[in-house]
Amino acid sequence: MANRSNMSEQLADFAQSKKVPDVMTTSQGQPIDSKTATMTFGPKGPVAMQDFIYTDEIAHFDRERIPERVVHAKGAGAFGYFEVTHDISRYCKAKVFGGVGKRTPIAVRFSTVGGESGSADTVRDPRGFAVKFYTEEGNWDLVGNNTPIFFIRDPILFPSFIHTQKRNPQTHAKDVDMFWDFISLRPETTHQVSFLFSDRGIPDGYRHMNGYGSHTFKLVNKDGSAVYCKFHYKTDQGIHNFSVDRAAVLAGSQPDYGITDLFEAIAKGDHPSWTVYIQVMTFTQAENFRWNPFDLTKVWPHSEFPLIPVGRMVLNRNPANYFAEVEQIAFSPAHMVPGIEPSPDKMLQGRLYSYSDTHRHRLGANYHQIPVNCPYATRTRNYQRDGPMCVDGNQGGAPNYYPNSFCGPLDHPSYALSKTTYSTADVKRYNTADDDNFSQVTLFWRNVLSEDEKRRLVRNIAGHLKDASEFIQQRAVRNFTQVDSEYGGGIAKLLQQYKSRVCRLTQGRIQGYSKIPAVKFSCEVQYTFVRTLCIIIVST
Ligand code: HDE
Repeated sequence: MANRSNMSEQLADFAQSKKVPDVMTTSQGQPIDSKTATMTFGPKGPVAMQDFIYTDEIAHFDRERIPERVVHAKGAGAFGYFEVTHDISRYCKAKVFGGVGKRTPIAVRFSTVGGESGSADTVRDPRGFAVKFYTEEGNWDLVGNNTPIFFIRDPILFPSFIHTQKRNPQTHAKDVDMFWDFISLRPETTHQVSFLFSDRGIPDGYRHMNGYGSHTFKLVNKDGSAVYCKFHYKTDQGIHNFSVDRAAVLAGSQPDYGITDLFEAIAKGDHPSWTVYIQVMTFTQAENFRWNPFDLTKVWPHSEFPLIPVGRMVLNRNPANYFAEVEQIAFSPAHMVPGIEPSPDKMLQGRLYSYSDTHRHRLGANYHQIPVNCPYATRTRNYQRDGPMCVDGNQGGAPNYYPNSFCGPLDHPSYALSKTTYSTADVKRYNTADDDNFSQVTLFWRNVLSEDEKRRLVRNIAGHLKDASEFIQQRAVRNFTQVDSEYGGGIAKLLQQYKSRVCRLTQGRIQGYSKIPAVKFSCEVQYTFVRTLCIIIVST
C-alpha cells in the first residue's frame, strides 16, 4: 500500500514469506485444538485445572517482562560490520585491527539514558553508543556515549547522580531541584552539562551523532609496548540536531522517532556508517600532561593528540526480533580482548564491575549463552558450569576442575596484561571535588561555540533551571560564572526575567488568555503555544 513505511509492512512481509501457517503448539510442542476458548465446566465455567493450554500460556505471559536496564532503558539496535581502513598494528595487536580490509561483525545499541523503556526518544539527554565486536579473540565491547566526557569523575557518585535524573521517591515525578542540587554541588559536572544543554543535547535520531569510547584505554602492540588511547566514531551522515520546539512536538507525536528512523534507513538500504579514529598519548606524555589524562570530565585536545583514522563501522541489518537481540544484548566495558586494556581512569574501573553484575541480575548467570551475547567467532572453554538456563551443552564431558590431567583447557602467560607504570601508591579515598573543574569549559565557551550557540545554551539552561529553588539557582549560576562571567551572567539575567515575568503573570496579566479554547487543542499544541509565548516574553 502507498505511503506505508517499511516498519508498518513488517507483518504483511512476514505473511508473504510464510504463505502457509504452521500448526500451533504448546511450549512442549503438543498441537493445540483451540486457542480461543478455555476448557470449562459448562458454558458458564468455572475453568478446569486440566487446561494446560491455558496455564501454559498464562504462566509464560506472567513472566514476559525482565527488569529493564536501570539506565539506558530505551534503545534501538542494529547489526553490521567494522572494517579496518588504516593499519594501527604499531599501537595495538588486537586481531580486530589486523590488516586493512578486515571485517568484524558488530552489534550496536543506541539509547537515551534517564527515561524508562517507554519514554520519548527526542529528549535532552546523552545518548548511549554501545558496540559489540564479535572478534576471533572473544567479544570486545566499547560501551560509550555520544559525548567524549561525562558528568562525574569518581564512580562512587554514579548511583546518586542517576537518582537525580530519575523520579522523586515520594512524588514519582521528575524533580528539577534534585537535578540542579546535585549538579551545582558537584561543579565537575559543568563541562558535560554545558554539552548537554547545547544544540548537541538533542540529536536528530541516532544516525546523525558521533560516538565516543569516552574513557582513556590502553593499547598494547605485539612487542608489549603500550600507549593510552581514546576511541571516536564520526558520523558519515553529518551532525543534525533538533530544536527544542521540534523535539517537544516529536516527543508527543512520534515518541519512537529514534528507533523508527534507524530501522527505516536500514530497511531501505540507506546503511548508516561512522568513521572510526583513535587518539594516542604516550606514557611520558600522560605523566606530563597539564590535565589528568584519566579524568573523564576532560577531553584530549585534538590539536595536541590528532585523530588517527582506523576504520569504518556500517549498520546494514535490523534486528530480526527486538527482545531477543536488543533487549537481551549485554554490553560490558570489562569485555576486552588481548591488546586492549583498561587505563587507571576511576570511572572506567568503576564500570568494569557494574555491567556484568547487572546482567546477572537482569538476564541470569548464563547471560553469555544468549545467542546475541555469545562470542560466536571463537569458543568458550573454561571451568564454569551449570547455573540457571544453561543451554549450550555445558561443555560436555570436559573436566570441570583445574589443574587436571585430562586435557582440559589451559591458561597461557602470553595473554598477561601489559606492565603499567602505576604500581605503588597509598590506598585511600582521594577527593577529586576541587580538581580543575572549569578550564576546559572556558575553552568550550570561548573557542568552540558561536554567538548563536552561546545564546541557545544560556536560554536552554535558564529555561530548565528556572524551576529549581532559588538558592540552587544561585549556586548553579556561581559555577557557570567561574567558566566565564558572560556565561553565568547571561543565565542569571534570564532567570531574573523569568522571575519578574512569572510574578506579573501570576498577578493576573495573563487573564486575557483564559479565553483560549484549550480543550480544542492537544496537550502537545498547548505546551508548544505556552512555551513559545514564554520565549517571546523573555526575549522582549
Ligand atoms: Fe553505564 N551502565 N555506567 N555508562 N552505560 C549501564 O549496564 C554504570 C557510564 C553506558 O545499550 C548499565 O547493561 C556505572 C559512562 C551505556 O545495553 C549499568 C557508571 C558511559 C549503557 C551501568 C556508568 C556509560 C550503559 C545499565 C559509572 C559512557 C547502555 C544496564 C561508574 C562512557 C548499554 C546495563 C546498552 C548501561 C553502570 C557510567 C555508557 C548499571 C556504574 C561514563 C551506553 O551497569
